[in-house]
Amino acid sequence: MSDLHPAFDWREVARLALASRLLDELEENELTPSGLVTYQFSARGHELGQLLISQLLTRPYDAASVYYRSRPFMLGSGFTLEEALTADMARRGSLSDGRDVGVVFNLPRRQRALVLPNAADVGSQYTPGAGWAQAIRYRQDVLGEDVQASIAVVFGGDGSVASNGFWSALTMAATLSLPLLLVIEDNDYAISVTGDHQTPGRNVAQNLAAFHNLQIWDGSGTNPAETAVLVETAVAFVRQNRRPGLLRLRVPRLSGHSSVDNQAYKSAAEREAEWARDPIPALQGVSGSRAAGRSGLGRFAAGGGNGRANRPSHRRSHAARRTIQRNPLRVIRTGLSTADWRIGKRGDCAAEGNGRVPTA
Ligand SMILES: Cc1ncc(C[n+]2csc(CCOP(=O)(O)OP(=O)(O)O)c2C)c(N)n1
Ligand SMILES: [Mg+2]
Repeated sequence: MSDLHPAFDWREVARLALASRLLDELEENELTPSGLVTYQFSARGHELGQLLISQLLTRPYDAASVYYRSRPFMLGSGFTLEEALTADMARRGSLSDGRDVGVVFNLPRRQRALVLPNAADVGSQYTPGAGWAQAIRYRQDVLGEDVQASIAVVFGGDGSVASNGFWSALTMAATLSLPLLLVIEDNDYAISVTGDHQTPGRNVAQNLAAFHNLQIWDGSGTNPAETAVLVETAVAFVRQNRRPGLLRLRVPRLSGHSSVDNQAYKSAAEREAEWARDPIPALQGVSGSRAAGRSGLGRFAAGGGNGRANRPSHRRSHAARRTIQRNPLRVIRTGLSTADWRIGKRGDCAAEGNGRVPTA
């Protein structure tokens, strides 16, 4: 791949996509079946666009409002692997100190976007994001401050566009001309309900084409070259023009909606087609590219690793499982340092029959 977009640090994108996938893998195969994580949400398939956007949110008032499938974006915004695991395992030291589901996020600013506290109700993330964008406009227009072209970004799924929060935020943003980017990660499912039931014609970007004062982009969320251009164009447009936009990224949801969903409602052919759009192999290609090689990512392409951490739980020894349960962070770090890309094999998820039944 020679067409890597220069606006992004691709080495970091590849590394954090792999980290996110290893986290999902570990939770699905080990921590949830053993009861150490009670409610797991996988971001498998959604990683690429989120990570790219996270890298562009570097202005002083840039902020994001996220949802439960936003962990790759969180990792790109400075959320650590330790925090991800302590949050998921309901331990002290996580941002909610163990009081919330691990993927209900917030994050004080760490060089990149500040992440507003989110909640678990679908659609509730939109109006806080619009409110932040309105506050930026107030500082800019009323207080006369230099806001350095800061913006707000809200992430949501295709099902969430049927919520009142989405339409309220859209109306605020377009009538008040707010620097707000709405990013819709369209995986064509809201739990088991297909997109045609959430959105007439299945495509909210198409339906909003006539919406006044809203710029729209629509395309792949899994093809590194295409997604990078979409993301860079959308963020730059909202920054420069100080008005709203909507970016629809098409992604596959490769795991069940949550750890108790075995996706029995998807046909084998459909799941096969979804796996064909997995962004992880594409990022492995990035890691082997000339540009990435220059930045030292060449070793990521080498594969390697003993693959032990990624074996389905029932094939591991009791001792190996104990080790993983005692120190899951080490398993992720080992996967990262050996650049073990042999992950994400279908059928590995506990709820999808890897041999172990979730205990919670
Ligand atoms: C207000 C509200 N209604 C219903 C739910 C149950 N629920 C949780 S996630 C979800 C589907 C959301 O789908 P989508 O927005 O497409 O996001 P995805 O999970 O596909 O990324 C639903 C209906 C909820 N959490 N909150
Ligand atoms: Mg969806």
